[in-house]
Amino acid sequence: MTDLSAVKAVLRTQVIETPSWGYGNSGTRFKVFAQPGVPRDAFEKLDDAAAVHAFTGVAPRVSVHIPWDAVDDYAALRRYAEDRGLELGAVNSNTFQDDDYRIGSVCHPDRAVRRKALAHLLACVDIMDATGSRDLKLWFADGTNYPGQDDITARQDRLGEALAEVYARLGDDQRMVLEYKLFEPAFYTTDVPDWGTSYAHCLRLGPKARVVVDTGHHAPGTNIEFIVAFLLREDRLGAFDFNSRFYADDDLMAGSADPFQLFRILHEVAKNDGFRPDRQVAFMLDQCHNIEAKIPAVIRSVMNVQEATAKALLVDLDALRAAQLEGDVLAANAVLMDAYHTDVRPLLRELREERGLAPDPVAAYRRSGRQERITAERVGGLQAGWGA
Ligand code: PSV
Ligand code: MN
Repeated sequence: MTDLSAVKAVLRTQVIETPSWGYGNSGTRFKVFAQPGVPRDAFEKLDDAAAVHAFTGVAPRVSVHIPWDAVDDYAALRRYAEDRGLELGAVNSNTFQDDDYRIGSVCHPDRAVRRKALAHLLACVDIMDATGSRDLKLWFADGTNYPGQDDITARQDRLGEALAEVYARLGDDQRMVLEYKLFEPAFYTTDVPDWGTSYAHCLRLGPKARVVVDTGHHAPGTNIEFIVAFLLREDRLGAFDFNSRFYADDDLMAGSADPFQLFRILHEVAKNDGFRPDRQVAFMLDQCHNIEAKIPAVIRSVMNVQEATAKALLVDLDALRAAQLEGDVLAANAVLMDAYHTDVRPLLRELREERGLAPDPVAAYRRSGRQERITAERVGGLQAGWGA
């Protein structure tokens, strides 16, 4: 029997980090649809994140993206967050939106471009010093489009050099988390295309370097939970970027296309003690809400991660192990499916009420009138979105 009080204890301490860019305008390569009431700067994005936290109780941390959230005074941004019960989470670097980066950033053949990209990464660590962020999140759009375009090996060397310089700059309590992505924007080679490449670089760098698993960054059919189990075993799982996909890097609401996959991933986290705070796994969302209302979409995503977590924690691990050791394939599978099919919504409603929150956060947000208020207030100025 699973100990329900232990399940509740983990759910009470769970933190889901939301992305600042999830609150801003975004779109596909075809069109960015503007929405009324969208934040005009990094401070208003924090206001929206604070609303998500106020209604869910589990989202007190926000990832920022530089330069999209660039401000003059990062200590002031930190105070603004703290005044709203938030803390600033991962600092995401951006070496993909400058003309100089057309054929690469830290892997570019031209040393001057590589130095420019490196300077940005080091500046992001300066920002972490001011914001109190623990993690520098690195995702590189670097790669090539055509066979022969550049030397795959030389590009790995350049990448390794840049990463080593950034690693040397990290403070004792800071980490770098290196994200991989199969393809896009590069279509032939990508310089960090998979978890193995990220892991190999992290191993060379040292214990403060860990892998980020973005659930949208794999080939269709990839067994993501295997990757998660492996990285946890090696103590190199730094963070998740949760989002959902049907085809490629769709960045849809976590758990929407395949809630069973999210459950399977979180089962590996639960089984390998990945929810223990000392394992230091960051549970972040990395999503864009292009056609749906943004704040309720982030709330829904947070709830989806919570639901999958609750189900994963309900797996009767003793019964599972007994069935596995007996080689009882059907019984082992049934243990997992029993947990997956449990309706955990009453449990989560109870935990919210314990915190003094409304049991249905999306409905409560809609009733609150906040959306109408920000729509009326946020007029004038430029809406923040990609590149803003
Ligand atoms: C890249 O597709 C990515 O997943 C990285 O996490 C970035 O930080 C994020 O999207 C936003 O560009
Ligand atoms: Mn990501």
